[in-house]
Amino acid sequence: HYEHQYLQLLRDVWDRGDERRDRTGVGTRSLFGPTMRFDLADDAMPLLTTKRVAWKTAAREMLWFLTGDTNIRELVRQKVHIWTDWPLDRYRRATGEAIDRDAFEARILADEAFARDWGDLGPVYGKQWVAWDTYEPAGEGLFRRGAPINQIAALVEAIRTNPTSRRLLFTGWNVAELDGMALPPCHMTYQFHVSGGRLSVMLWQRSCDLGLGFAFNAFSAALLLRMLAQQCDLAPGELVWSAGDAHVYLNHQHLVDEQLAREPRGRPRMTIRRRPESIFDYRIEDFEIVDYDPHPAIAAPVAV
Ligand code: DHF
Ligand code: TMP
Repeated sequence: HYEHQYLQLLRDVWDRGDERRDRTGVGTRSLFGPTMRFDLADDAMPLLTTKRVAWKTAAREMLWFLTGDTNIRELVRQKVHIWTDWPLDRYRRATGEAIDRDAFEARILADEAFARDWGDLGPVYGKQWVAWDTYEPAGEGLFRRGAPINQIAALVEAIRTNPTSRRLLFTGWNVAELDGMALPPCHMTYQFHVSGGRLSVMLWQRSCDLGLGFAFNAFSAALLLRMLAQQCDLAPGELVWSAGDAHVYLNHQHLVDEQLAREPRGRPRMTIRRRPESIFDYRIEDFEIVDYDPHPAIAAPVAV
């Protein structure tokens, strides 16, 4: 079963990983440089079955990236809460106010100016993917803004017109803008490859929370691949996932124990119900997952 690779990595990191302090103060065990491969032929999706994964939440996040939005307001409106903790943390530190998460989200929804001031994550994924800023010299050492670059539109065009290219990639790692981001991109670079009519993707993730982030990152990368393949009239190939620092947080022991005690079951598949006009026109209702019968969800705290 495709999921055994993941379970094996979870076990390796927990048993043999270097135990260390990390930025969040929670502590992790960590190994460097693992790779996994998932075959996406026949509509297969790399959805974990040893716990229920909120795949619609991951899909909504991916669609939000593709709009270029970086404010959590739209996510919260769609009841997606996975990015709330970072703006909330910033707000609490800046104001000293002991506001809880629900109250913070309610205010983000109710108050547009508040959302503008406190709901933005900075120039993260969406901004870099579809509107990477450019500058051109304007004389006397000055620069003016050039036209922003839509890496995703350029990628679709490149896959269609130059499928043997070795430059089919996009990245969120805009070095000059890292300082302004709530978190520098974790799933940072995606490279594509066309062979035998199949489109494959390699995701380079610099940092991976195996207990929480991984399930989302693997699903989302496969989802994006499926959308791109559909737009370019190609069949889905492989997802090659590779990480720099792959870690398990020390407060996720219960999750590791529980997931390793469970057997993967079934092969979930995804169908896309229609063919939208462009890569930017997909809607959540377009995605259908079948044969997904996972073990129950496992709650685990997220390290901020
Ligand atoms: N920080 C850390 N420490 N780990 C992460 O995985 C992470 N991911 C981020 C931002 N910062 C991060 C963005 N993606 C969850 C999933 C993905 C995600 C952030 C959070 C999460 O909490 N998942 C839970 C609940 C899902 C739900 O809301 O239904 C899970 O059990 O999968
Ligand atoms: P870092 O910036 O110090 O590496 O912390 C980011 C944490 O978030 C780290 O545990 C990796 C995790 N993460 C994922 O695993 N996947 C994601 O998509 C995101 C945004 C974060």
